[in-house]
Amino acid sequence: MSTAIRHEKLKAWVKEAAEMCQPDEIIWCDGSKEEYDRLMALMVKNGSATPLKKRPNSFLFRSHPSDVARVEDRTYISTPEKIDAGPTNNWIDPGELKATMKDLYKGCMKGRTMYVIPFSMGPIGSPIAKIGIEITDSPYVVCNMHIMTRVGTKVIDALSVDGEFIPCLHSIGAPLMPGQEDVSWPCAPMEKKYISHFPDENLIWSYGSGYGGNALLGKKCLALRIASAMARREGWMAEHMLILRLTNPQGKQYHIAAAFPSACGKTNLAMLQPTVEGWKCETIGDDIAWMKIGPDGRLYAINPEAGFFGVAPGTSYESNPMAMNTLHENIIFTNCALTDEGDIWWEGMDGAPPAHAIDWKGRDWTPESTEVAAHANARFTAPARQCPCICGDWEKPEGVPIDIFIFGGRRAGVVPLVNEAFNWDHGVFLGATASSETTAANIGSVGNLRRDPFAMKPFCGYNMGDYFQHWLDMGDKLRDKAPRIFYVNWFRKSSQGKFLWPGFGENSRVLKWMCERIDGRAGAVKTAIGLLPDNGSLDTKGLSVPEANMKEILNVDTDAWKAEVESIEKHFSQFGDRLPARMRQQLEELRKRLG
Ligand code: O2Y
Ligand code: MN
Repeated sequence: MSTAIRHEKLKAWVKEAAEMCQPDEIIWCDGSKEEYDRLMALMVKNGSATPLKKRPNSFLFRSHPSDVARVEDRTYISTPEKIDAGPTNNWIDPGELKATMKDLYKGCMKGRTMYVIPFSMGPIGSPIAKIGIEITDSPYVVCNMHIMTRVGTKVIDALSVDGEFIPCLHSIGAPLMPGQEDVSWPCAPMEKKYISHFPDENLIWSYGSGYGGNALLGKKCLALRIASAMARREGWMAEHMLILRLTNPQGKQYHIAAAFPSACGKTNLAMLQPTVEGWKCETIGDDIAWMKIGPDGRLYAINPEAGFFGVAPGTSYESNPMAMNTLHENIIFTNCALTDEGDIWWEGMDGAPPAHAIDWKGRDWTPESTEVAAHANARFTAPARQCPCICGDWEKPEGVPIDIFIFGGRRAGVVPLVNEAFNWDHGVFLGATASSETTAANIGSVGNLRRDPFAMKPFCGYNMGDYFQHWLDMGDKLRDKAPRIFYVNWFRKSSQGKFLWPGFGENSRVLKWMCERIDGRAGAVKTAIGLLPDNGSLDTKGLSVPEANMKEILNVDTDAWKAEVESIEKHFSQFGDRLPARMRQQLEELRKRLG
């Protein structure tokens, strides 16, 4: 890095980390293409990266089989008081956790290089952006951070001599002793992995994993867990939400932010190709939204990231053509299969499977193999600017004004296709009670109901009850400028177990109804659970869903909802006196409406 570091606090923190971790050398990253190419060449040479003949400047990595996903069990919110982490987070006392981790960090980078990565979450200079500095001993992390964030000298310049930054310390936890041969994916065993957050100090310490959200610390650790705590203190919002722009045939724009738990098709919705004539959708972000109230009193959102860390299996030209067309070049693939032609492959890709491939564990694979070729959590890391439907304003420093919030989940029954909240408090109640059935690709055994409030259960950096209150407080500030709130369920099934709704591009019909609701042009019928499309207001022209299925998908079964009330009561009870009275009141009102 050519810029001299004049930030004393930053220099002192890096010096302290280096004394503890004892790397062989320290490199300050400049974010340049030369740096990316040099590190990739190094990883190709040492055998951890495979260049892909079919995709320019693209590489395949295979992780250690024990290091394949975010580890919620090893993720901690370390506040001085346990109650402030709340019932949905793992907690260890900060003094105890730091002592344990300092022992692990001692000498953990021996034989390795320490990289110092200055990065910005959000366009550099945006009033909503924040700066982080990640220290890591993984060149794979550096290259991923190049794609997922804005890295480099400009960030150091923006920091100047005393700017605020979030220190993010990461080590794979695998020192190399003299003469010891390296492995292609070094990491520590599960019981030594720690993904720790100290929200009161804006501090992140991660040890032992090189994978995704555990190691690319700008994403879930900074942009959600630490940022959510900062947002509460500072009066803004850090949410697990995609952001998209819809434009109607008359050219009117609507901005939507939507929260779904993992494995509910968030990236697909972010890159939606509408089937309704004349409507256009553009992507602003696929995972995280940071939102602040602007000078006009409306809520403005930016995507703090610069890339997509998308799930590969299931992504196809049928499910998400825009994602597929993002992946032609400059991509990092992790835990995908490698074909004999030098391309990647995963389950659910269009066309026939290859006759032979190398699976994510590096073994021969054929369609007769009993195991999958790509890991269920195999990923692509792709620059957002390469997405064919990226919005021209996706890097607008002031963000885009949000008109609509959507919450949702995957439910085979009970929850209708779409439902509008009566008002802000009811919308917060819908977010606070959001639920999803688990699939093979996510947490828990298949089909279990998991309450995942605002899709933030794994990502809220403080007590979730206080988080509900923060949403209520934001509504009080936004008043009549608040976005309208909706709840969707694309996944309702018939009694024969078949999906009732086609999903994908057809979801644009539901989004169109929302836009027409806010314009006062679409009708709704009041039910016990919220406002549902009235007869004919949902555009089904050209849609081949039988009338009976439409009826079923919009049905509100009072008895099933009474059982839901009991389940919500149990869910709420975990928050004790941190549950806002206004949430309890919403539950009582729902109970009354159900009769
Ligand atoms: O397993 C990981 O480390 C990635 S998890 C992830 C990645 C991108 C977007 N969202 C998620 C998530 O779990 O919500
Ligand atoms: Mn996510």
